[in-house]
Amino acid sequence: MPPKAQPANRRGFLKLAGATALAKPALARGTAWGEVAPPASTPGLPPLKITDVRVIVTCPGRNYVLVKILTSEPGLYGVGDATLNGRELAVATTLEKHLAPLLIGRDPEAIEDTWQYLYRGPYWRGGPVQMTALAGVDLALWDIKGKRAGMPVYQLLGGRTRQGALAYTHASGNNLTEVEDAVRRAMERGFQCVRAQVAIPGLEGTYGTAEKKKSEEIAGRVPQQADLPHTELFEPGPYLRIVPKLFAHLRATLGEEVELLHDVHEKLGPVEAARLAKELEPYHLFFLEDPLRPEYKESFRLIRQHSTTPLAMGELFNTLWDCVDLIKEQSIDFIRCDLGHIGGITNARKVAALAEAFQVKTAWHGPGDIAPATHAANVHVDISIPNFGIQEMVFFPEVTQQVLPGAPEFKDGYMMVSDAPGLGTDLNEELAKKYPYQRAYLPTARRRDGSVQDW
Ligand code: EZ4
Ligand code: CO
Repeated sequence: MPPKAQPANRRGFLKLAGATALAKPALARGTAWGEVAPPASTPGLPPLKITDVRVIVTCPGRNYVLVKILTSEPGLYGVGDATLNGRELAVATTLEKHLAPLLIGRDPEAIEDTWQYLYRGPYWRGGPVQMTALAGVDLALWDIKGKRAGMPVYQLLGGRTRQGALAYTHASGNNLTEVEDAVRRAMERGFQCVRAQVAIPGLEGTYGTAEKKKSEEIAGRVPQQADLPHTELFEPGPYLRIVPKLFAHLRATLGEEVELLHDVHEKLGPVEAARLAKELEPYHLFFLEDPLRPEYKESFRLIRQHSTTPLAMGELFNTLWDCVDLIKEQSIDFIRCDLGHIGGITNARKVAALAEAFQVKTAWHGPGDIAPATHAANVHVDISIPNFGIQEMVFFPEVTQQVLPGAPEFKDGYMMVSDAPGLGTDLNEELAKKYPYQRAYLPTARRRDGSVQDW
């Protein structure tokens, strides 16, 4: 029998509060909130809820995974990119089966809280699959926040620190003059900074040079082989002999003005990387990229002891904590995480702030196998932080631009984002259906003796 109406006393109130708290998966004691209360987060606007999370896998030229988050405000949605080349379906499943149920009903404005909840909540934290899924959600939420505020994301991050993001493109070839020609074409197109890769004599398909197409057609467009991975050959000896010759040739023919970069793609051991950095010193690289495998951060000290070639690292990192040691020891000059693989803008802005404190600049990964939303996120961060270094970029093919419009634009050597509210990118869901997922893998690599080598 219900108790007779009693004068509202403190005991009665506490009981009631306790009962309400128990109804939620909430705290055992202390405050009764349990989680961030859905606030009227923007004064004058009604509270907002996530109503649907759609995961779209599409292949307009190559595979991409998109996350579309819909809200209780009619027409207000955000689009994020959750593409992990070669493991797309693992990320899509994580999003669909594990994250979407946690997101429905949440306040999309509470980005940091949602990030913490999805990162620390599952107990099993980190790794490329989960951090790519998290990036997809994070980008969609920043997109929503910007649209709701009527501001481009760079405004939410503190406003402009620069007009555009200094960009670099890729040039490659099967021999020194082919690479030289490719660099010249990039310079004619307006690039002041160019990454140069050359095939290793006697070995099939060196990283960055593998396709029999013009360099600019594959610039930033990572090869994706249908069905099963194709195997490339690598040997450190011939590689270490050809690369200094390439840069000697480029400086001799192109002069000192153009900024040159080179990607080792985590292929070398410590003393090999130190030798390469030392031998490249006379050619004044803008940076030497990813010289070592991500597991061996302490080996950067050896490279540092032997050369003043600027070093960049990070596209295989998955969290802020992967970056801490290299940054605090000042073992690198550029941190080049992939926003799409470290949980999006929320984590990247912390990486950038940490780097700022140690005189390290940013050089976010910008290849063709992350969608325009991540490229836009890169540039929103680039133009709103003080310690931006350089931005890797790619020209998306027409078909990709139709399905995923709004990629940042290249202008006179710089990347520009639009002033549209949010990230400025979108997804054409109807058109995406015309390009269903196709199984594809990144290439793998082996040594001449048949043993496994990092690609
Ligand atoms: O090989 O994104 O600097 N860019 C790169 C890329 C990576 C691909 C891997 O999926 O190293 O081309
Ligand atoms: Co790279």
